[in-house]
Amino acid sequence: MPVVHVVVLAGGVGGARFLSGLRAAVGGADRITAIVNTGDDLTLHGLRVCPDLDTVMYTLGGGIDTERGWGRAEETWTVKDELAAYDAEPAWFGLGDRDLATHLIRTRMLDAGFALSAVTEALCARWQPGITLLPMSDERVETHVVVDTGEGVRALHFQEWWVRHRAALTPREFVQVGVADARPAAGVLDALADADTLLLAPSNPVVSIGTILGVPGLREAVRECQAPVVGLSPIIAGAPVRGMADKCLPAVGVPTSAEGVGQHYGARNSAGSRTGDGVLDGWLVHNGDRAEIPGVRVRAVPLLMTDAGTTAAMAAAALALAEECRRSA
Ligand code: FO1
Repeated sequence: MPVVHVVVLAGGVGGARFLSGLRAAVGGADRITAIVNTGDDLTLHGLRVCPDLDTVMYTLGGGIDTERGWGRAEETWTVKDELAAYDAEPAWFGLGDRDLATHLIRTRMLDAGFALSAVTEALCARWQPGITLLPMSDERVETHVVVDTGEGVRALHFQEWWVRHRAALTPREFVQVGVADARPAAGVLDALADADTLLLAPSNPVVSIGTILGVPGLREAVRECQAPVVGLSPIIAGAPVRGMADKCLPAVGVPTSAEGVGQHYGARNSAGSRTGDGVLDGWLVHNGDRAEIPGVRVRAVPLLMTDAGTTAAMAAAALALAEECRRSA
């Protein structure tokens, strides 16, 4: 089997779990490149925090707190408590003591003029995730959520909506601030052009996969790549396994179903695709779910990432569906 280069569009916790299963499912010589959402990023106490990049890096590097799914294992919160003692806002987003070192290094390197892709590579030199981690863009793109707080319509940073308000405020719209001036990060277009297989991880279709595909030039690069494109549904039996995809999908008019999300991503090659900018050749849904997407091969397999074995099995199923798509291309 020739060395295979699998490229994955991924968000945070779900994407990180999927990538660890994919790493187990591919051969030792095969390469994986993850193109990771940076719309969740924020600047806090003067530090640049990249939750999805860090979650993937810590998960694959063995430093993640598996219970929370984000942040470091064996974490302590002394600095957070000291900041609270000073009434330093915002207090609703916790930065652990170990995690802070990552943000200090990142901020120092960004301030010195390094691109986020170079910073990520430097941080990964320590963590050795076993895959290549690329931010979707080296420019700042921040997801803001337009909500009606009761005292009027406001835009909140995604993290304030998600962490402070637990997504309880109904989103009217998601806005990616800065996306118009953003470009795919260094290495992203090369990875897409070099990919043998392209996967859309079971991440949030709106604020993770949607944000990545919204970077100018990225959707087109996915549509033009030679590799088969296979997505995995983050919705099982009408609900997200974790996270808040069900809170996001209505804001973009998409039903919270495996079929709804698959149709939203759209067929890459199909006269039937309404918008003509679809990206999928194949779509994996969970056993028992179904999806009719003209021009897209749909297969039902277990999609619950309950442990390393089931996650590796679903990654292998995605690769197998990609082979089916490749043969029939
Ligand atoms: N999530 C929370 O619910 N509360 C937090 O205080 C929090 C802090 C935090 C710090 C660093 C980091 O990388 C992630 C953090 N998260 C926290 C999770 C974060 O909101 C999510 O990982 C993603 O942004 C959503 O996918």
